[in-house]
Parts: sequence; structure tokens; C-alpha cells
Amino acid sequence: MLHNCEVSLTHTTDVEPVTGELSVTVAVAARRLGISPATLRTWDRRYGVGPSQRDEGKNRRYSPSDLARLDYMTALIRSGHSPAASAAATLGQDLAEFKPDHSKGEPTGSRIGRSGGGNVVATPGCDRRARGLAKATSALDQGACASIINESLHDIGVIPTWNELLLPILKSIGEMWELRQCGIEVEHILSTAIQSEFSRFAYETKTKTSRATVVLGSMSGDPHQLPVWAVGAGLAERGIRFVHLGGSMPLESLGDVIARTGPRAVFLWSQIKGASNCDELTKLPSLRPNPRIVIGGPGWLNEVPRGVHMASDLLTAVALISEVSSD
Ligand code: B12
Repeated sequence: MLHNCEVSLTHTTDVEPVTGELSVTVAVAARRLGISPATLRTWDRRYGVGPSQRDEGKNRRYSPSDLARLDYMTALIRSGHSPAASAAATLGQDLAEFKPDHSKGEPTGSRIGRSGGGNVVATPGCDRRARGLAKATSALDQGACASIINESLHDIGVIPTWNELLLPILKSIGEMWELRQCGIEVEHILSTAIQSEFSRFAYETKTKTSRATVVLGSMSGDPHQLPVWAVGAGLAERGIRFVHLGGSMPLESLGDVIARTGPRAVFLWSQIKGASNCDELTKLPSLRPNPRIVIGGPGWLNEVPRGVHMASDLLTAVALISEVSSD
């Protein structure tokens, strides 16, 4: 019997012989493995498990031995290992004899250590504190997560805590969901701890401005609001008061809040790809002076309107807002 992916190989124009072997595009390789092309690109960039060939247009092409390596890596992940550990084990393995078996079992010959089961969050290249947080998250120990985040906020500040401690772990949890459609419980445990510690930090910090000068929120239909809390805590650290409207804020209500409070700046986050349209921003009320509108996140579609600022990271967002919001 033919392997299911071999059938799809012979029926797709994405396949062509390169140096005498059949090679496939990233889209076909992803389909065959049941994961997204974005994850394959991340594995290439982050772990070096990528295609050995590129065609003349510089597109990636996966050879049969690249695909065997990916089959081996996904078999390890499906049997419970982290992507980082699976990649490391894959790169050191002779796969000439490896035959993929799509059961959940661990591939034979793997020398990787057992992870102890459950949804284990990977932290390749991270420091002791991040490893501790990943461990606490995997163990569903929310109290420990909160104290590690709290300690870090007071120790190194908001921006390094977000960039160095939290982003790698959030990304790893996102990958776990994308790859195995699991890990929602760890996502919730960590998200709740982040939200509670960032809000506590923000409200306990003495602000210099006498009224809330900045309005923050996530766009309609999007519950993701951790980066919004990071912006709020980053502003509080600089003595700037804010009002946080939470996730899924309808544009109309946002317009009402802007009209009523006359803020110096507004920050809007959109996480889910393609969920928010930049054109909608033109419907926000006009004030004199107009607040500075800063947007962030991978969810924004279409061209950013004139006068609106797109921030690509936390530091930029906080700097753009602080510039117009300090007394
Ligand atoms: C935590 C989380 C949740 C929490 C949110 C809790 C909360 N209170 O906010 C909860 C559990 C609610 C949740 C729900 C869902 N989620 Co979710 N979630 C995440 C997770 C793990 C982190 C989100 C986050 O804070 N991202 C912040 C950073 C990490 O995002 P980033 O895109 O990597 O950031 C880039 C830039 O934006 C910039 N950047 C980073 N930080 C900052 C900060 C600022 C201020 C700026 C300006 C820029 C910036 O740098 C990065 C680029 O290098 C992501 C994974 C991920 N990688 O984001 C998934 C993710 C966003 N979720 C996803 C999905 C699918 C969902 C659900 C639909 C299903 C699910 N997994 O439960 C539901 C949504 C339900 C609904 N009603 O729509 C997908 C979205 C895919 C897509 N289509 O875009 C992701 C990407 C996971 C994945 N890989 O599949 N989620």
C-alpha cells in the first residue's frame, strides 16, 4: 500500500525532481505532516530542521530525507516531547532506516529523555527564571507562575519581563496548540497569572499623571489582551495613567470612551490574523487635539491610515504613547 503522502505527491504540481529526487514545497510538506507552513518555517529558523534545497526562485524544497527528518520530529512531538528537544534529537539521528508510523508511539531508536507527560512547555535557550516559569506552567502551578512574574517585574522591569521571560513561553504554548491542538489549560493558567500580576503592578505603581490619559483595549471579537496589559504596566512604570477596556471592545463603545475622556493616546491590539481592518479606524471620533492612535499585533489588515502608528514591539508602543501622554 502506498503511504498517504506519496499519493498526494504524485497528484500535485508542487512536486518536481531536483537533483534526481522528488522534492516538495513547504505547502505540500506541511499538508503531509498535518501542520501549518508557518510552523515548518519556524522549525527551520529556530531549530535548523529545514529543507536542504532551494529552487531557482529561492523557494524552499523538501527532499525525501528532509521529509523523513520531519516525520521523525513530529513523531517525537506527538509522543510528548517538546519541539526543541525533538529537533535536537532529530538532527543527531541517522534516519536511513526510519519508517514513519502515524500512531502516537515514540519512534524506535530515540535517545531523547522522557518529559514526564502532560503538556510540557519548551524553553529553548532561555534563562533559569524562564525555565522555572515554563516548569510551573506545565505543572499547572498558577501561584508559582504569579510569583515568578511578580519577582521579575520588580527585578528587571516590565519590558524585559515581557520580552525575555514571557514572549518565548507564550510562543511555545502557541506552537503546542497549533501542532497538537492541546495545551489550552496551560494557556489559561499562564494568561491568568500574567494578567493578574501585570494589572497588580500597574495599579500599585504610583502614577504622576492626575487622570487617565491613555485608553487601551483589544479589537472587537478578539479576547487576546496580554500585550495590552504589558503596555499598561509599561506606561504605569513611566508614571502614566491608563484605562484598560479589556478584550473584544466594539469600535462604537471605544469611540464613546474616546469622546468622553479625551485621551492623549489610544492603543489598540489585534491578535487573530486578519480579524481587524485598519480602515475601521477612520470611524473613530475626531477631537481637538486628536489622540495619537497606536496599533499593534498580527491581526491588522489593509494599509495603516495616515496619522496612525503601527508599533512592532512593546518598547516602541510604550515610547510612542509616552511621548504624547506625560504631563
Ligand atoms: C494566551 C493566548 C490565548 C489566551 C488569551 C488570554 C488573554 N487574556 O489575553 C486565550 C486562552 C483566551 C486564547 C484564546 C484563543 N486563541 Co490564543 N493564543 C494565546 C497565545 C499563546 C499568546 C497570545 C499573546 O499574548 N501573544 C503576544 C505575542 C506572543 O504575540 P505574537 O503574535 O507572537 O507577537 C508578535 C508581534 O505582535 C510582536 N509583539 C510581541 N509582543 C508585543 C507587544 C506589543 C505591545 C506590540 C506592539 C508588539 C508585540 O512581536 C511578535 C513578532 O515577533 C498565542 C500564541 C502567540 N504566539 O501569540 C495564541 C494564539 C494567538 N491563539 C490562537 C487561537 C487560534 C486561539 C483560539 C481561537 C483557540 C485557542 N487556542 O484557544 C481562542 C480564541 C477564541 C476567540 N473567542 O476568538 C492562535 C491564533 C491563530 C490566528 N488565526 O491568528 C494563536 C497564534 C496560537 C496558534 N499558534 O495557533 N489564546
